[in-house]
Amino acid sequence: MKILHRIVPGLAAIALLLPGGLQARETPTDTRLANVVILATGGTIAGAGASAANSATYQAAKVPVDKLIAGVPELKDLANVRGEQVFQIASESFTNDHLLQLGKRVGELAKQGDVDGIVITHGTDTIEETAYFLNLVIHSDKPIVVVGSMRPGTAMSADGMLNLYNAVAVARSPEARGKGVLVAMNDEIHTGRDVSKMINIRTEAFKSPWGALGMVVEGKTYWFRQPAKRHTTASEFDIDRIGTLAPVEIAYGYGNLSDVAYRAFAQAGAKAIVHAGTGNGSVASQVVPALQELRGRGLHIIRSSRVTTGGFVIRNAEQPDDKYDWVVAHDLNPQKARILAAVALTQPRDAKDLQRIFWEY
Ligand code: DAS
Repeated sequence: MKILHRIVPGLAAIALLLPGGLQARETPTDTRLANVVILATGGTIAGAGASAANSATYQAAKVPVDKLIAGVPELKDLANVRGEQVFQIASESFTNDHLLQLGKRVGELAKQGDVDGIVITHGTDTIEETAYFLNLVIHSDKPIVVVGSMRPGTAMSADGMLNLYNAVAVARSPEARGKGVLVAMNDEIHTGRDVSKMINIRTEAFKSPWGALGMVVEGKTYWFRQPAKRHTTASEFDIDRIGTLAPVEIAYGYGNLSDVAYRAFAQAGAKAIVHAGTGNGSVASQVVPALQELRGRGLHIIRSSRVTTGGFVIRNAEQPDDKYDWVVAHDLNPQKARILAAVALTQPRDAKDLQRIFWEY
């Protein structure tokens, strides 16, 4: 047995000396490198801290896109990459106007014959909202991949370089076509519809309640499932036909709840209020009359759940939605429900049609 321990390493060492070494030989499927555009918006992936020990204390949105690309020279082995600086902001500061401006640029690039895939570098706080928004309104089957990082590039074990490398690997991958807008974080590939930030202090921050679509390892993508809901080319919504998003707000449900926030949002002109309810989107009894009154004035009430790891609100379970003419957000968390309602209500709709949209998207 002892001799074997000596022979095997020796054989392995010889194998490494052979041309191509132990590398698995891959017959190139397509010699032309894909053309991938990186749209930079800011966030931690463009962040900088005072020292390598600062993994959580740093300034987001500092490093320009060309430096991000220069920081990962291996990108040129994956694709022909060029960058555009769309914004340089922390993503918690995104407004509806930022979403529309980014969406229009993505839509323009996706139409270009010399663009094969698009990567968007983005703060992690609202990556899930931007990715879902683009999933709803961009009419293209080209890979569009949103990526961020949990640590700035100046920190020990920074995750941004590999996340960016992975995102370009997905964006250049023919298998990523037709899967809608994707989020590549921590070696996983998620659909922009399902993914959300579940933990705010770990590199393994992003989860999809029903599972990731795939993995990306050493520049190769591995797929295990397909998105089930309508997106991109199958969507009835189109960035080219959206001028402004509808004002939709979120009110959080909790013990001792009052109707003050709901009335204030209505007063400010909200077209819909997403109720981030406890459990199954439950509504405190003392708040129901106000919501019925607001519905009567034409404002939509959408019941979502504040349960972070995967809410699932069932119609007429906790509340008589049919009777109140309310909508349930299905499995969309409150922030995603806001995005869908803000897009859907760019034109007037009754609750029945709005509910259809929440089932389908
Ligand atoms: N402030 C956060 C943001 O820009 C930083 C980050 O995690 O990217 O979303």
